[in-house]
Amino acid sequence: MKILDWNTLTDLEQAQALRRPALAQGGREAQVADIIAKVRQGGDAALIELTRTLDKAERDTLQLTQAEIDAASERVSDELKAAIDLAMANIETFHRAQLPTPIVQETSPGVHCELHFQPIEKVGLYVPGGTAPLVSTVMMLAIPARLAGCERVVLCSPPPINDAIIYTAGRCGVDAIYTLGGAQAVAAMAYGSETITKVDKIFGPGNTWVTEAKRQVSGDVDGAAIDMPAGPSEVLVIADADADADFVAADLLSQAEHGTDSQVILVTPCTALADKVNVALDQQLAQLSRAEIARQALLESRTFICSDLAQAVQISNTYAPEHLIVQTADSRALLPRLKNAGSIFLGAWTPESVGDYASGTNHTLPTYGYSRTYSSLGLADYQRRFTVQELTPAGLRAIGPAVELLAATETLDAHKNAVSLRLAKLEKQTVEK
Ligand code: HSO
Ligand code: ZN
Repeated sequence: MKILDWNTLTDLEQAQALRRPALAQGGREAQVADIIAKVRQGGDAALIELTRTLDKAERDTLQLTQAEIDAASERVSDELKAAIDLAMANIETFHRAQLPTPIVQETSPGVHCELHFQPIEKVGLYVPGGTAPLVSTVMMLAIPARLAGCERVVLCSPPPINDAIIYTAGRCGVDAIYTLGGAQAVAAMAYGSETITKVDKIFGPGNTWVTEAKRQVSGDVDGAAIDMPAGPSEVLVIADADADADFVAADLLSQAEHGTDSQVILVTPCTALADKVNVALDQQLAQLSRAEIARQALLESRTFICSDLAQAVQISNTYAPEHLIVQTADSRALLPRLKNAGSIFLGAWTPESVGDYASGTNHTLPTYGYSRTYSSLGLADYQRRFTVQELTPAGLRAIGPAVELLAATETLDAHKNAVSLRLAKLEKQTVEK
């Protein structure tokens, strides 16, 4: 990885060094809009045709049958099933702990305000196909949906769907699995068809087609909401002289192997560590099945030498990484100053891989600097919150005059009147008694 001395860079060079490569969406807008229009007009027939032409898959049905799910599940080894069970249990425990408690609060005497939570009724999960079958993504998307109480949970993945994905979807209580990928899958879930359930919100990662389709359907009131905007996956590692260079290199590579557009950044005050990490990267790369992908990603990645850990924290806060790994003598000491990261991994024994699969945290995280304002996926994303209020006569007497005056100030007479009428009635009742 290219090593840059942070303090010799000008402000502009620093900003440029932290800038993500532009998202390569080029020209997709019109093509995606066209696919969405086809799906809306043609329903199942259009979906089957698009799957034939774009995914080169011949199927005359879109939904997997129970027999297909059972057959796929039988082909999954017991060993893998046990690993899935372990991961599921931890993800369930951590997400169950996120179930919110309703708030009932009396703000003034006789004025009762409440905050309640309801599941989003129907949700659609997207699990990409491609070279890495993301079994873990099924768990990360489906488990919180079930815990939140969503009534219908459907899943799309492009054909041929990996057996372990099918098994895990069944295990996590997904109601229907559709063999659909790309923009057509997003369109199908956003608008529905004869076979596909129209959902209220779509979750999950995808390539530029999927991302663009999610953007388009979320901008349409008749479409569907989406989890978060997406960009390529990324990690930033803060390490000091105390860090194990092999561990740091392994963590950088675990992110780099995701895709050629993944970004990995090392920030360290220790030049010797930076050099050791580069040696370890070369050694480990040689062993990887996805070495070519990782090597490409490393071309756009860099190491920054900074003056101290305080400056490392500053750089990380500016970059706002999806994953932030801290391998320093006292990693927890940095936590109070760390802002803007999707998920933070503390200490030498916490590789990003554990959060990707089985510690219990969600691996669906804001990328591309969105961690400044977006959060890691959690139970709350599958629920909506709403308020309830109820006033007693004494409550209305207590706050009514203030409401009348505020309404009059805004020259909104009808608002004022809705209170005045009632206060007058209460007055009359008291006089009559
Ligand atoms: N690191 C990826 C998630 C993942 N890793 C799935 C392995 N499988 C994005 O957070
Ligand atoms: Zn990963």
